[in-house]
Amino acid sequence: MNLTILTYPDKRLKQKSKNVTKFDENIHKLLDAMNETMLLSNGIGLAAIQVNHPLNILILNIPDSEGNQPTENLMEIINPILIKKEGSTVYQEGCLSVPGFYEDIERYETITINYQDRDGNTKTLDADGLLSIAIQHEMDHLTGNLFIEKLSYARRKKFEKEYKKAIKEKRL
Ligand code: QAP
Ligand code: CO
Repeated sequence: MNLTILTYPDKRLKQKSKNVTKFDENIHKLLDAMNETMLLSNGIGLAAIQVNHPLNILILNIPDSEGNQPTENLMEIINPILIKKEGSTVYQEGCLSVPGFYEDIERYETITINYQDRDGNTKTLDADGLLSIAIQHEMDHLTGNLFIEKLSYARRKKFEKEYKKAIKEKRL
């Protein structure tokens, strides 16, 4: 099922997500629908809150060297906890909830998280590169934060102006 993606400035994106406690069919259906929605929208990552489910769930599928996103590369991360962070890196990020806007954002270079898979099994993951950046971006959604909140005051103002103009011209 292709779900509707909430877009900025929808206040529902500011909700704090809650942990998943039951790893049942409902969660599996939500994960499958999130994957379909992400692929149809040309995304590489999606948090459940972006489809109006305030749960600590994120999915990622970093395209391979040919730009493909096979299901075997899909990562489903539930109830993630950041346990280690090192270094810093800058990448031009975008977000399905802020369509058409991209900005350089600073993140930790490498991270380690604990999380649960769709069956509730606990896992540890070391991430670097784009995967590390994407996990940090998606984890920010779980606390109600968007990447635009990391912009300097000047860049944020420029963003608000451009984004409002785009909405008005119905370019979004
Ligand atoms: C988050 O972002 C991310 O504006 C995932 O018109 C971004 O999938 C993690 C998208 C960068 C790491 C690095 C954005 C699609 C997709 C748009 C996305 C758009 C169409 C964004
Ligand atoms: Co996002």
